[in-house]
Amino acid sequence: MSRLIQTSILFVLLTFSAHAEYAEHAKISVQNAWIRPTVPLQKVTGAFMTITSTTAARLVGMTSPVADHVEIHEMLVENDIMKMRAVPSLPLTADKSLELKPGGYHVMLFGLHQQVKAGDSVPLTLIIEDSNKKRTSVTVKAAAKSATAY
Ligand SMILES: [Cu+2]
Repeated sequence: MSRLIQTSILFVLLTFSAHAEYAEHAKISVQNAWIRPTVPLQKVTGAFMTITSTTAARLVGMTSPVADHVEIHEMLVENDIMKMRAVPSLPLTADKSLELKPGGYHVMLFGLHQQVKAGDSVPLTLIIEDSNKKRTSVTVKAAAKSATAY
């Protein structure tokens, strides 16, 4: 085998392994995670954030130690009335930010175990599924503050 062919094969192998490594590890970054403070006995609240993944992936769920369950919601207009509804997952396009914000996609926490007070830091765990159906989780701290203060 000539030296040139050997070098080419080595290069292809290296490229392939580097690509496989990249595909397996979607890097997720979350910015500006915040949650609406609640009044005593309020059991539901909303949370918002901007999510960016280095590879195509899906946000397939969330959990939080302060709530019984967490849903991802979308807003839609039905008979001229603005409604919201749970979605099973949201797509993350590679290197394109997904913004969860008031009036758009958002996170809802149900069955709150405690009051969320302004200044609290609430853990939220995002469950991300990559294109190979491999799941990873990312935990962020959502700062409790009102939308008007944002
Ligand atoms: Cu909602």
